Amino acid sequence: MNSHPEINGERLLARLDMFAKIGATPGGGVNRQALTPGDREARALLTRLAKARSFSVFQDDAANLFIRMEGRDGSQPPLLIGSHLDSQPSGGRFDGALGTLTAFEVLESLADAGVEPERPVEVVAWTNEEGCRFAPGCMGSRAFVEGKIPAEWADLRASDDGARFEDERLSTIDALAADSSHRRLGFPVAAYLELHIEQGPSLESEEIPIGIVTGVQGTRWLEVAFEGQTAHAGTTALQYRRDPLKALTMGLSALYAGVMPENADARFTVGRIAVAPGSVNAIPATASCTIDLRHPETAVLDRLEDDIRSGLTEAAARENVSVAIRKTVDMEPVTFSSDMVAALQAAAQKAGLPTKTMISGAFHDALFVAGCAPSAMIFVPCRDGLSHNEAEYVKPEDSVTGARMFLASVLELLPR
Ligand code: HGY
Ligand code: MN
Ligand code: MN
Ligand code: MN
Repeated sequence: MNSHPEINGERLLARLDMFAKIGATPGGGVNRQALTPGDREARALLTRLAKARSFSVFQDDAANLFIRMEGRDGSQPPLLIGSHLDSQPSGGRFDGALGTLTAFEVLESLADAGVEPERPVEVVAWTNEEGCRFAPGCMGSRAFVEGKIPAEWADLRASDDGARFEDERLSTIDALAADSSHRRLGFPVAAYLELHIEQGPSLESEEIPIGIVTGVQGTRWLEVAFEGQTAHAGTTALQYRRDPLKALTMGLSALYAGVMPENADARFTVGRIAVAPGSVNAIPATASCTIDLRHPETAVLDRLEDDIRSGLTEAAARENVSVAIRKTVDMEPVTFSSDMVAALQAAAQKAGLPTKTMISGAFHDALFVAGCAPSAMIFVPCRDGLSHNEAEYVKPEDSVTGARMFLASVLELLPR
């Protein structure tokens, strides 16, 4: 090692601004949903930056993007660091991008210092972490760990323009084919580390610059579809109606008012509602919604899912309509490797950084990668804990401190 590697904070902040321009939205956020032209543009930019540093670039069948710095012993499994570049439709410019660009900044700072680590180090940008355009989320990291792309994903339709997942996956891979090598889906990884914004208020409110994430709570997504009978709004008496929207709203209000407040650690979100045919003077034929349910304990998730299913089924029966409930995401809670957490705590101590341990309310690719390699995460504060919102913001000094902690952690994880 010629000199001690240092984070180039200005370079990192300039990169964040560059990527924030891709899919920029009027409110200062980004719309760079998975496998869209914006996502492909961000992937192409990262590839150009990588090739300018003579790093090698790979894609796998899930369109996961890898940037590799060789090690003295290239046969060893790499240390994998990264996050995602895709965003919410009305997302922030730090969710995912900060972790991916911080990982790339660490690769550059190692190269700047002439470090040739014993094992290779690879930066990864996982495909479709958000799951909002194609459900489920974390498709890239899940396919990587399972070593295959679930057959049922091929015909998934995008929630924005109805495009087929298979078509979007292949065109994303094709877009970078000339600038990358293809590799099989899934390979041995020595360890995985992801930096991410907290997407919650605690680090900022406690004025702590670094969160060491010890685990991720569980997440379940349900797609609920009520079907009744459309009819004339003026001539159909209330007692003769089979109104799916009434069933949906009555069912949901019982959950909002009764079940969920009794479970303070539960997170219950209805993010999308659709009604058809959508005519002002016709009783709806169908009413559907998505449900995002979270909790740190599987037993509580099971109980709440049962409450949701029974509550909505009873509401459908009362209104004499049918209801179909389909689970599209089932992410079990995960606890990260205690060795990894200890390594991060040692790194923070050496770097003189105050930290707190915490579990993540948001899911992350690390939740899946923990299924095949020791994994952990580092959080940095974000303003008001706001995320999945264009106003998402991280103070420049917090981005740079996070990168310094990330570099210190990578050095702690790389054999001397
Ligand atoms: O929804 C999540 O938890 C992640 O931020 N996509
Ligand atoms: Mn994210
Ligand atoms: Mn997100
Ligand atoms: Mn994530």
